[in-house]
Amino acid sequence: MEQNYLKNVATQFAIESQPFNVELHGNGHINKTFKVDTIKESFLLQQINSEIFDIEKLDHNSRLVTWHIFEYRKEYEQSIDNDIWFIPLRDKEDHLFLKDSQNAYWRMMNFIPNSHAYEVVPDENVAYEGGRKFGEFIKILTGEDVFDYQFPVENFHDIEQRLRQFQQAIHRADQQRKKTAEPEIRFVSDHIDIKDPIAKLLRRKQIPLSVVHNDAKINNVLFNKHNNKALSVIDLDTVMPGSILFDFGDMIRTFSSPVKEDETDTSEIHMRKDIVKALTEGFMSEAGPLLTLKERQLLLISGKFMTFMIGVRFLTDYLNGDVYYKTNHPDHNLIRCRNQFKLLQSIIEQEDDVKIP
Ligand code: GN1
Ligand code: MG
Repeated sequence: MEQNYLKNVATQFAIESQPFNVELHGNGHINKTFKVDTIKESFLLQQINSEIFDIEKLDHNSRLVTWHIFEYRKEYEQSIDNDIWFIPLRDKEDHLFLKDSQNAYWRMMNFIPNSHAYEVVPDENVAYEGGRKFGEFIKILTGEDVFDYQFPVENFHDIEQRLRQFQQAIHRADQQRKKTAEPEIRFVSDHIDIKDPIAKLLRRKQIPLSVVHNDAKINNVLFNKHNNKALSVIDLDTVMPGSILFDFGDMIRTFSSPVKEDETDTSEIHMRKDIVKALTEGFMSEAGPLLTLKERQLLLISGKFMTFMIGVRFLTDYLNGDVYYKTNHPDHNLIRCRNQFKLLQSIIEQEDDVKIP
C-alpha cells in the first residue's frame, strides 16, 4: 500500500505529530498492521478485515476490554504503560474506527516501545513469562460479565461448526487440492474423537463460559527487549466469551513446538515437555485459583483440542482455495495444517508422561 495513502489515513486519527514513516508490522493472518513513526512516538495502524470481523461488535468489545483493563490497573495501582488503548478520530472523538473511501476499516493504537515478540519460544523462561502474562489476562477479565460481550466472529471456537465447514469444503474442493490433501483429510476422520471431552462438556455447560482472549499464541505476548520479562498481551480482536481452555490449549499449541507454525520441514516438530511445564507454572501462578477441578483435568486435552481445531481450519481454507488466511504460496495452508497434525501426534504420544498441573 502506498506510503502517502497510509500517512493520510494515520493523520485522520488524533495523534500530535505528523507521521514520517509507515511500514508493515507483525505476522497477522487476517488483518494488516502497520507501524507509524512520528517524531514524538510510534503507533500501530490496522486495517481490519471486515469480511471476517463484524466491526460494530469488535468496536463494542474493544472498548469494554480496554476500559476494564484500565480500571483494574487503577484499582491495583499498576502502571498502564504496557497496555493497549485505541486512538480516536481527530474529527469524531467518540469514534475509534475510520471507514475510508474504499470502504476499508482502520483503527489506531499505541505502540509499546522496547518490546519484541517471539514466533518460537526459545527457552523455559520465555514460556513461564508468556504463561504468566496470559494467566494475568484471564485473572483481569474474571468478573467481566460474559453477557456484556458480543461475538465479532460467530461460532469462533465451535468445533462442530468448524467440522461442518470442513465437510462443505471437501465437497466443493478443487479435485487436485483434495487429492493432495488426502492424508490430512484422513487424519481428521481418524482423530475425530479428540473433540469429544471438551465439546461435550461445553454443550452441557459443565465448563464455565468466561471472557477470554481466544488467540493466546506466543506471538501475541510482547516481551521487554532488555530483560525478557513479559510486558503485555496484544491482539484483543478475539476477546469474547469462550473457555479458559481455549487459551490454555492455544498456549500449548504455539509455545511447545520448536519451529514456526508454517515451517516446511516438519521433522523437528514435537511437543517440548519442559516448555509445557514452564508455561503451565507461569499460567497457574496467576490463573490457578480461578480454574475448576474439571478445567484442571482438561488442561493437556485442551492442547489437543485447539491443535486439532486450528489444523482443521487451515485444511478447510486450503480446500476452499485460500480465502480466509493470508498465504504466501499455494501450499501455505496445507503446510500449516501438516504442522498442527504433526504436533498433535506428538502430544498424543507423550500425553501419559506429562502431568499438568
Ligand atoms: C488467526 O490473524 P491472527 O494471526 O491473529 C486466527 C486464529 C488462529 C491463528 C492461527 C480471527 O489469528 O484463530 O489461531 O490465525 N484468528 C482469526 O495461528 O481467525
Ligand atoms: Mg488474532
